[in-house]
Formats: sequence, structure tokens, C-alpha cells
Amino acid sequence: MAKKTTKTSKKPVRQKAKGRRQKAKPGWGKLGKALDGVRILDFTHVQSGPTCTQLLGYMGADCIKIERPGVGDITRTQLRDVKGADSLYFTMLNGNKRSITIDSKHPKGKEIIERLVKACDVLVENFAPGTLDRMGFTWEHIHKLNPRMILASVKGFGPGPYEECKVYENIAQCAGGAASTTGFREGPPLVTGAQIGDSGTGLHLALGIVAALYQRDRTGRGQRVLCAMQDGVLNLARVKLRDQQRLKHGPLEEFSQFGEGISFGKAVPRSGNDSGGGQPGWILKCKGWETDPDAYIYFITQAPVWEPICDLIGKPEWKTHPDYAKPPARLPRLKQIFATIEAWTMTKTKFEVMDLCNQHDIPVGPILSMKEIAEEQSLRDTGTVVEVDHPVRGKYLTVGNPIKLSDSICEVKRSPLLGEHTDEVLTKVLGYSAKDVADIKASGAITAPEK
Ligand code: CAO
Repeated sequence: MAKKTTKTSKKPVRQKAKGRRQKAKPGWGKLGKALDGVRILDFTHVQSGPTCTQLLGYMGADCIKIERPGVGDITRTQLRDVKGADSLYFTMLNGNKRSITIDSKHPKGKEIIERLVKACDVLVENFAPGTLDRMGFTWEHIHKLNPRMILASVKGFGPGPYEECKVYENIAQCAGGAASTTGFREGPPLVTGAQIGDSGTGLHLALGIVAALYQRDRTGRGQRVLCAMQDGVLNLARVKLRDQQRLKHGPLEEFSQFGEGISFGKAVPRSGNDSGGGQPGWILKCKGWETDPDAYIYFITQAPVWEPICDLIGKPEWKTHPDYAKPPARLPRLKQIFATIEAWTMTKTKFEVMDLCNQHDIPVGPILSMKEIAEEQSLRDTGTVVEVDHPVRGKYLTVGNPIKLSDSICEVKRSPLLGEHTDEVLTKVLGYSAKDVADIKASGAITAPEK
């Protein structure tokens, strides 16, 4: 972003805004890893569970991922871009983990998993409802094996009519209320590209695990942590449940449909790009929009900076005009106001608008494409976007730890190959001898059956 500063800007963007390009100061991140000593038995697959354990791994937990021999996490081969290599779907969700292959349905495999349960602090899983029980790992059994163990699960729904259902991302977005409130009023419900059902619930689960670890310090006991994807999505969509209740008391005046004179129904409608808060906003075209699908900017007409906005867009008379001077007067005219602002933004690139507005503290956000994000140096500097090297696929980009801890080292490591650490975990973590490992291999508990 910062490289594309406009030549038309007279004052430099304020120091506050420039801060995003500064590298972490020396001294940060030098005092060990936050979750050093925590061992996670990672029995996750696809996205929601792996998001959680990867984050804990970034924070220093030792994550041992159990995978089915010969197959592994299904995402290893989904959306493959490089023949024969683990997909980006897998590699970007399974960094900082060790991989052990175990057939959980094999008697010897069960025995190894039981030993892992005793050696670990947390078991994280996101199997379909009942799967872990069918493997023989009920909560009662796990708790008996290791009373300190925390069992953390992602499920699609919490207890209730749908608790037995399998759930994927978009199902959660729909069942959690997000889809019915996303999109344009005249169009169908829309899912969002941000994985609020999977990654969002993984984040919730990580918080639950850390809280349970903290409580275990006092009680000495593990507990179950459950995050339902429907609940996670609803938590992220809570402003829409707020609006649902406001509807009883009259129209939602900050929605553009209010200004357009369109009446509200019984449920919160889709609101296009309206701002969800009290400060109206909209996405506006910028220079080049005809050919560049991302030449847009989100523009917020924040009340305290209304006067600078009027000056910037060449409408100084709006500062005192009764139809525009105060926020309530502007609400019924939002469409026309944003059309006028857009006539100005269309004469500038999104980065020029960003620079000019930030000189006056006007909150705006360029629509950044994934290409621009991948190339953004400041995100590399902060470790939010990281390049890692993989022995089969070569270099790839991943999203590093978005949570920055001042006294904690965060290393982002590549994802493991299938079963890369099987021997290491069996011998170094579980104490099996070389002969034991040979016997285990011969038993078929950690190797794929012959085809
Ligand atoms: N060894 C042997 N068997 C194994 C194994 C191992 N190491 N790991 C998994 N399996 C088996 C399971 O035991 C299960 O077998 P059974 O059906 O015989 O019990 C089987 O693999 C499939 O597990 P699953 O039911 O969890 O997987 P699925 O592909 O049928 O469903 C999903 C996938 C995601 C829909 C389901 O796991 C689910 O609803 N999870 C909870 C919600 C969730 O996390 N969704 C997010 C997914 S990301 O978009």
C-alpha cells in the first residue's frame, strides 16, 4: 500500500498511518514461545480444526497430527496445484505440526493413541458427530486415561435438532445467520469468502483451549471444550441479531433502503455494502474501475470528519446546508451523497484516495486484491504473510500468526509430509524401542494396507 503514494498529496500521510510499515522493534519476541510445553494431540482434518491447532503451533505448542496411513488429511490432495505435492489447502493450514500416521481402528493403533492421550495436554478433533466415540475414544475413556486432558471439538451444531449433522463452511454461514444478511436486497443470500465458519470457529476453539489450560492450572483437571460452527458464525454476525431486535422499534435508518423509501420486512434484510455501524459507508468506484475489478474503496462518512469530507469532494456548502450538515439529515440521502463522493473518488486511484483522506483522518479502505496482499511488503515485515520452503512443492506463501505477542517468539514452519514424524513420535515421545517400532510397522497399525 505505502509504496503507491500519490504525487498529488501535499502533506505526508500522518505518522500514525505510516506506522504500519515499521518493523517490529528489537527486543520483541525474545522470551520464548507462549505455549512452550503444551502438547496437542491433533486429530483434526479439513479446515476448522487445523486452523485452531496451527495457531496454537504458531504460539509454540507441540502439535502431533494423527493421520490415516497412506491417505492423510483429505485436503492433502484437494485443489492440488502441483502434481504429487501436498496442496496449498493442506500446507497453509498445517504448519508447525508433526505428522504421525496411525490407523485408529487397528487394535495396535488404538494402543498408540491411548499412549498419546496420556502424553498430551489437549486432544483437538473435528470429526463428524459420533466418530470419535466409534473409535472408542469417548470423553469418559479419555478422561480416565488422562484426567488432565482437555478434549476440544468443533461440530457443526450444538446440542439440539441438528446436532448429528455434518457441516461444511457454507452450511455454517447459512445456519449462523450470516448468509441471510449478506448480499444485495434484490439478490439471493450470499456467502462470504472469509471462512468465518471454519477458520472462525477454529479461532473460537483456540481461545477455549487456552482458557481450559488456564483453569487446569487451578483445578488440575481437564475438561471438554465444544465450539459449534453455527454458534461461531452467529457470534461473528451478532450485529445482525442486534438489528433484528431494533426492527421492532422502527426502520433501520442507516440502511440505504431506508433512504430509498423501501419498507422493511420482519427480518433483517441484506444491506449490500452498507456499514454495519452507526457511521454510514459504501464501496465506491475509483480510477480504473472499468478494467480493474478491484479499483474500489470503502468510504465511511464518519460524523466528526464530515467537514473535511465536504471540502475534499468540492461540496463545502454541505457543511452548513440543513439537508447535509447533521448525520440524521443525511440518512435519507445516503445514496445521493455516496454518488457525489464517488464522482470524486473516480478521478483518483484507490491509493490516492487513501492518502488524501488519511491526511484528514477520514476512514477509508482500498479494496485490496489477493495479488496486492501477496505483494504487500508491510505484511511480510510483520510476519502476517510468510514464505516457507517445502521439500516437495518448493516455496509457498502462508498466513502467519495474526496475533502478535510482545515477549513471545513466533516461528512459522512448513507443514509436515504424511507420516514424516511417525518414528520420531513413537520413539522420542512415547518411548517405543526400535524393535517395538518394527513390530508396530509389521502389525499394519501405522502403514497403509497393501493395494
Ligand atoms: N484411522 C482410521 N480411520 C480414520 C482415521 C484414522 N486415522 N481418521 C479418520 N478416520 C475415519 C473415521 O473414523 C470415520 O469413520 P467412520 O465413519 O467409520 O466412523 C471416517 O474416517 C470419516 O470421518 P468423518 O465422518 O469425520 O469425515 P467425513 O469426511 O465423513 O465428514 C466433515 C467430514 C467435515 C463433514 C465432518 O467431519 C464434520 O461434520 N465435522 C465437524 C464439523 C467440521 O469441522 N466441519 C468443518 C469441515 S471444514 O469445511
